[in-house]
Amino acid sequence: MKRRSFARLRRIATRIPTYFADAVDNPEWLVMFALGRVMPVRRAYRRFRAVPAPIPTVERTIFATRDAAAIATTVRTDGIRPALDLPEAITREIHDFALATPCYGNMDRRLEFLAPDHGAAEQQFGRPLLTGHYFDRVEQCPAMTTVRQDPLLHAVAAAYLGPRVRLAAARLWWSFPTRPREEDLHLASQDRFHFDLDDWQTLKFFFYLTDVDERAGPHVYIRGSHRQRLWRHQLTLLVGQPTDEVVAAYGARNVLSVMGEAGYGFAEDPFGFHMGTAPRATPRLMMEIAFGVSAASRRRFYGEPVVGLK
Ligand SMILES: O=C(O)CCC(=O)C(=O)O
Repeated sequence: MKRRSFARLRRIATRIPTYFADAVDNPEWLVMFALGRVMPVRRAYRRFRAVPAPIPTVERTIFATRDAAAIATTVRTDGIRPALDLPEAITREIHDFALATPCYGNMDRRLEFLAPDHGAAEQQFGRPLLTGHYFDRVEQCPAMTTVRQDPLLHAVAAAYLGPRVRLAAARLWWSFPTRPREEDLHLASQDRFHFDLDDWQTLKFFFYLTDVDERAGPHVYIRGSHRQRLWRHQLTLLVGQPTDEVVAAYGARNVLSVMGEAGYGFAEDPFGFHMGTAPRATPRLMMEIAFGVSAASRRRFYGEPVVGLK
């Protein structure tokens, strides 16, 4: 019990520099961070801010469907809408970009390496490298720009979040099989169920750029947990909760482990419990395009935390 509490404190400590920077960047964020975890407050905020608006029609898109309203309805019910796949050419282009562009290990700009050199980079830096993020380097990838500008994604986001919708994040990162340290797992939101508290309302689109099976660190989501939440998971300082507790509370039948081939995508309300899992055998390349209703700082847009000295 004592060990669990100590681990929790250590996990919170990893995030404190980022929380502090977020509060300085945008003091309103602090209000959302304190109250946005309580569902009645969240609902009241949504009702207060709601302005009915038509869902934009989708004329052209790279996706196989144009039915934004149907996708938003499924997310509203389940919290997740699987099978929103990228065209092969776009998948290949982003994957090739990621192989040829240096990424930052464990979200730390001091640990720069090329993904194919992961093993050598671990030797060079003398530490496990669980992730490799691209941060603002995603701006150099035209295929990623195509995805984030796609009218279908914007229409789904508008249908789900309302007219104040805005693009909130564009991220690309690897997860590598390694022997991760606890603090790196925490920073990467892996192997621990959590809910995101980035904004009053958020919608994320995730895309795999490599094949993902159970050994490649699949994303896991608890269906329905975005709209029904135990009080003890609302009146808590901690967004992360132990796996056994989350599964017992929301039911094993609602645990969805998302697997698919390169190009496979899904839309998700990240207020529901979810996590990435640490890959056991194969690296995973993942892209995230997120929408919210508040302004995001440049650092947040690219998913860059403030890392302490290591
Ligand atoms: O790596 C993943 O699959 C999930 C990442 C995540 O949990 C997050 O961005 O909040």
